[in-house]
Amino acid sequence: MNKTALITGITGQDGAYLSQLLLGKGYCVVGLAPQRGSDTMWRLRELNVLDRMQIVYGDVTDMGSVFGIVTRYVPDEVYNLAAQSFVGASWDQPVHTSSVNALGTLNLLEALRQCRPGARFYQASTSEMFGKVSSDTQTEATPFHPRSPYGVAKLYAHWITVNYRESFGLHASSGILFNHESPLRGTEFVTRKVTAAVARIKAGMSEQVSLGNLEARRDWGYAADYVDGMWRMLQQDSPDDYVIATGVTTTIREMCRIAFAHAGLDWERYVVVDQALFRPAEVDALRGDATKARNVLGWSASMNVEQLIGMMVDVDQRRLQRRG
Ligand code: NDP
Ligand code: GDR
Repeated sequence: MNKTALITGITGQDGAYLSQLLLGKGYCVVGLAPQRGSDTMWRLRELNVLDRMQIVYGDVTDMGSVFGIVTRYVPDEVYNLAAQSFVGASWDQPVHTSSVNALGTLNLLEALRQCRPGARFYQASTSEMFGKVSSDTQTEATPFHPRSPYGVAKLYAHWITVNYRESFGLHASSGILFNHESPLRGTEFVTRKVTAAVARIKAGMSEQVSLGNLEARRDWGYAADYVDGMWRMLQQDSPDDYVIATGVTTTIREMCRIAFAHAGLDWERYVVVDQALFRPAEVDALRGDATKARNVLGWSASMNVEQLIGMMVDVDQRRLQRRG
């Protein structure tokens, strides 16, 4: 019998890559997706997976949706990727962000506890939980100090996942994933904002791009590698928490240089700093140590930041050319 995987947040970047991975392994994939006014299925279409899965409309904040999908599909594995995931927006919508990211996770855990305690559960935790970091490199043992309503809500979700594992014996794991990007990344995030701008500027359709803090550092990897880490966590006999990261940290400034240089352009001629894009509190620097994931899961990153950003610029340029 094929296993059934339930993915919340299936229409997002990671949902698309994870669906592709699981379908390739023979899983039946069921996705929970909110009904929106605009088309949110473009990533699933781009990877040619939409017609091979079951989409159920619903919302993780709606207990009826969550209990309904769990009891109807009886999943073997549940990947909770649903979130208001844009850190910058979490100061404008703190209650909504907390409701989706924190209580949405609790709804799922409760549904599993009551209706499907044998299922394996993955929680999409984040390096944003480390926030104001106390060490140069972060591991599973590094203390948390979140810096945004997003990070605080994700920390609740992380601890409630650990708590349901310890209280009720659920096979619940939490992946502490550092930033991961791809051509399917939303344009609100800084890498794709920049690579899409490079393509437009190169084509003569735009003259500049406005950014905020160029000094922040992030540990950027390729999203398709990171969803493989999620799957590997749920194949372990025992649930646990794992950092997934490349171990290399890069400033926004350097990422801009890489992106523009890939198209033969000098970034300093096109990037404008706009104070309005700075955040009320910043996460200055992140660098993950994925030694545990490497040793236990056999996981490693396949791409460095130059390859990743270069690939994203190439795809954004091809997309513009196709549109004519
Ligand atoms: P995206 O923002 O691309 O995807 C988020 C998904 O959640 C979308 O499909 C969105 O649907 C859905 N969603 C939002 N609100 C709800 C809701 N109330 N009920 C059900 N679904 C909802 O994020 P990513 O794919 O990049 O990330 C996946 C997860 O991993 C997120 O939880 C994110 O916080 C976390 N994460 C991401 C990292 C990264 O670098 N990408 C790093 C660490 C953690 P819609 O588009 O319709 O709103
Ligand atoms: P992040 O990603 O907040 O790390 O969260 P984002 O790409 O939004 O910001 C990274 C850094 O770039 C700085 N920055 C800008 N950011 C954006 N979005 N737009 C700009 O114009 C800009 N200028 C500078 C930011 O200040 C920040 O320092 C992502 C999300 O995917 C989360 O859901 C996930 O949990 C974390 O990664 C790990």
